[in-house]
Amino acid sequence: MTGENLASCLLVTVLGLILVRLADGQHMTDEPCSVQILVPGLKGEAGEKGEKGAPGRPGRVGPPGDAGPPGIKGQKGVMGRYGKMGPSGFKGLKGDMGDPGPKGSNGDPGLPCECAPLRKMIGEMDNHVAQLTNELKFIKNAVAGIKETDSKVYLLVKEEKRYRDAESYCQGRGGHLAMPKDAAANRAIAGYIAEAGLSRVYIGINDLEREGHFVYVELSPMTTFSRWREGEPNNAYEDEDCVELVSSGEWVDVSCSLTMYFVCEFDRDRI
Ligand SMILES: [Ca+2]
Ligand SMILES: [Ca+2]
Repeated sequence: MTGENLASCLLVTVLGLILVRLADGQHMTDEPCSVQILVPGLKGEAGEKGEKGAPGRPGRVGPPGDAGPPGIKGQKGVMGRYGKMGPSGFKGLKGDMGDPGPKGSNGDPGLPCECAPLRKMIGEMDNHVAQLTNELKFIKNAVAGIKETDSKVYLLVKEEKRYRDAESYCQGRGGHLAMPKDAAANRAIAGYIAEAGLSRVYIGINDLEREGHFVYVELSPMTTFSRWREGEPNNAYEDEDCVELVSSGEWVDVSCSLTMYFVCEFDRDRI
């Protein structure tokens, strides 16, 4: 068969097939073609059911499912090992004082001695010390504050005493409480206490013997000189028989039981 025949044969075959389709399955032969055309027959009856086939391949992995309900909490585990020691802390506050300890045992007995003479000697030494202490205080006062005029030496004593004790103090050193008998002496004493920053001191004038009759503490009568503050002496509460001198130089009668600083006077020629 040549190529042309084959081509024409194929063409005829195809046309034949189309015709068969149109003629609903009739056989058709063609002379010049040796190719047998098989036309499918009518549909047979349904066969018997076959045996069960082998299982198919596993399907694709499905999407992840929802989270299930929470499970029951497990039991507490065993305690772990101790950690390393930390750094040392700040120093704490001082604690309270402890209870006193037990009383100690008695000491050995001392040697017997004749103590009475020693005690007496010690007592006498104490008296000397007290006397020397007083003298020393007096000297200190004298050195620290002494005022001189032509005829008198005045000493301001900065120890608060009642009138009679003050006069005793001055007498014990050979003098008296200061007795201003003229304006110059009064000015000197007033200036002295003003310099010391004081406002009042006892001076040696009183009416202890006879009310309203003032005398000097040495019992000499008052001269014509006086510097009573206006309204004084008034013997207030009928209890003012001693006299203070204030820094302005004026005199005021006051109670003798008051305690205050005072001024002693000494004669120059007797020192
Ligand atoms: Ca009086
Ligand atoms: Ca008075």
